[in-house]
Amino acid sequence: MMSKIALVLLLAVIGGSDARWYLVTSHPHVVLDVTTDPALTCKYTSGYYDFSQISRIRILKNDAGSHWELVAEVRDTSPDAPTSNTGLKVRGHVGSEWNSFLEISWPTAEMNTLGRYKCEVMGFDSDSIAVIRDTPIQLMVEDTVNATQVLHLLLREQAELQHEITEQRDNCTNTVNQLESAIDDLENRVYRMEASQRSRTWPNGLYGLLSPNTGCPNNGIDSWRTGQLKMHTESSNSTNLNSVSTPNNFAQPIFESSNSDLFMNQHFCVKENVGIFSDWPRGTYCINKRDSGSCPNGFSSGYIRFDDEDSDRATQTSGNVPEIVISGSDYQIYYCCRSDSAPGVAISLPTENPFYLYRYKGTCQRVLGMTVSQQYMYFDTEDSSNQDKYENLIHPDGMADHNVRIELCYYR
Ligand SMILES: [Ca+2]
Ligand SMILES: [Ca+2]
Ligand SMILES: [Ca+2]
Repeated sequence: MMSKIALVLLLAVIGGSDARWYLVTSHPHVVLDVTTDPALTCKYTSGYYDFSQISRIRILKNDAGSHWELVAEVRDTSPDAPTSNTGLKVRGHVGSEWNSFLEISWPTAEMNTLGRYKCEVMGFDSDSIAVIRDTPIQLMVEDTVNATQVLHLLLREQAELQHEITEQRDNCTNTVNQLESAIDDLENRVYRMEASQRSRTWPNGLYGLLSPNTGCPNNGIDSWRTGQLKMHTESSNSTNLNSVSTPNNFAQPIFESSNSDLFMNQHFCVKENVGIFSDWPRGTYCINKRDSGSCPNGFSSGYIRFDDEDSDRATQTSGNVPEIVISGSDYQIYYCCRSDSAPGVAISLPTENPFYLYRYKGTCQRVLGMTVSQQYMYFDTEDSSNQDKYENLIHPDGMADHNVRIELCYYR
């Protein structure tokens, strides 16, 4: 009884279902340009077998009217080589009913994807009678609701990107601000360091200074070479009047003798580096002129002629000395002098070490931060037919007439 009812139900299921082949879609609704790999597969589903042999499976499309257009097919002549008229991706197989199928797919849903599709299966039944089965129509429909959601997603993504761009721009602005601040700090440090170095550095140019007994100014920035002029003074007369002020700070030794020759020394510092900061300041003072060169900016040059001892020419220079020229039986020492600001108006020069300037036009130049004292050197030059002289007014204060006196300003 029970098995009889079951058989009736089974027959009812088979009899009530003509369609055993279906065209199945992977996506009931597609979103154009968004849904990927939408596919339609024509295949046997379940139930009673119609075909003992399948010869062809075709997928057809109906855009409008009653005309069905061939989209793809697979035949038993090439059971594993399905073809597509429209260049779609196609897979398929023709064999027994349960493993035969035909499938078309698109990389992304496009306008061409949309439409009405059906599948047509052709073959023979067990009595070798030709059978054709059409599947129900399958629609590929655009999903407008999902399109709106996707649009929202895209808009949200756009907003997030815009936010990120703004953040990055802010970060960039912060970085630029930080760099600008760092540059400002650096500029301030350079400015302070430059100001510090400027105040410690000797003025630009090449020149000489008379050396004090503490040596050449040692600031760690400028470089100096040293030398001396050992002048042979009056040695043939019974008296020699060589002298220097007391106290003084001249580099030693000042006086020397050799047999009956009497000498008086001038020790010099000769600057080796041109410098990069300031020119000599306006004022009223002299310095020594460099050898075979010109005076620094703002100075004029002149010389003092010393008539050294004629009887035994023993004057000599050693090391690096300023411009000292032999002229006949005399020596000319060259100077650079200026008088373009009153000597009482203090000038700025490095104050780390003592130094000498030559007095010019009667008063020692004032220097900021330094105490100044006047000192002199007195050379007893040749007594006989003396040729001491100045070329013009451009020379340190003193005298040049049978003996030479040079007025100096010592700063400490
Ligand atoms: Ca002489
Ligand atoms: Ca003499
Ligand atoms: Ca003399």
